[in-house]
Amino acid sequence: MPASRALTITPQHVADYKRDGVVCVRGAIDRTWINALWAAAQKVAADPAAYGTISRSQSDTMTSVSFLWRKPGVFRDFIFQSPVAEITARVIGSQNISIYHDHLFVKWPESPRIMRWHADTLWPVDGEHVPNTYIALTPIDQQNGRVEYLAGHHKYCLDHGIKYDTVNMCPDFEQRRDNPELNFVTYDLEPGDAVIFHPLTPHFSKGNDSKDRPRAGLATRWFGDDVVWSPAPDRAPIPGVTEMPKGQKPAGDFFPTIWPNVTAATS
Ligand SMILES: O=C(O)CCC(=O)C(=O)O
Repeated sequence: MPASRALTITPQHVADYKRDGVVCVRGAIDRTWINALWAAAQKVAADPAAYGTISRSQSDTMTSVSFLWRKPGVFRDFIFQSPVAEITARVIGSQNISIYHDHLFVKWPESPRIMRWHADTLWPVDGEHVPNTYIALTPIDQQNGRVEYLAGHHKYCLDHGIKYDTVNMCPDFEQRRDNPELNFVTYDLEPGDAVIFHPLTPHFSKGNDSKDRPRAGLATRWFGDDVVWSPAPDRAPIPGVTEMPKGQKPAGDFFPTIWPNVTAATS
């Protein structure tokens, strides 16, 4: 399947990500991949435990399954063979990128499931190179529950030393919709569009109000150059990873480096 779309990334994408902590890359992923992923996602929805780890947010109207990349199949092939790793690395300005987590979110028609405002800061690491590259597997729009982001908030968090966790929780920005200083951004997405966002960028999605259109997104989560291990009681464990000294760079089978692909380059 197609391996290189990384030239899609322009200096403007890089600048937008730096300024806003979120950027949309149109047509990032080829339709051949998307068709395969969406077909595989429907199999996951029918039998989630066979393919990954069922998340706490799973419900009868929302499929919410993680760590699909760890098992052989389309999701793993996508991570290792598609341009998603290189695209992510180029946008965030990292020389290397490792996968650690993925998360399939399908809101089925008429799903009332809301993903409340949160940031992806619960992982046991320090560093800024912890992006989420969220890929649309179906058309996504206002009606079927597109994700919204608070642009620029990562800078506010960095300036004030804020890292949301289970004690210092991300505010419910639904209560602050009228605040003109907050820059809410969102994107209608076509299958294959990707939104890359910073771990300190709060995000939210409402339910799917469509009667007949599922809304599917695949979140892929990555560690880049500046990431070091930093366990704490309120941070989310990564299954299978037991001990690692604080300050160490995550490495090994649970954090394979996907880009640059040294194996391909030397073979
Ligand atoms: O797909 C959604 O509605 C939620 C996405 C999300 O929270 C995430 O990617 O972290």
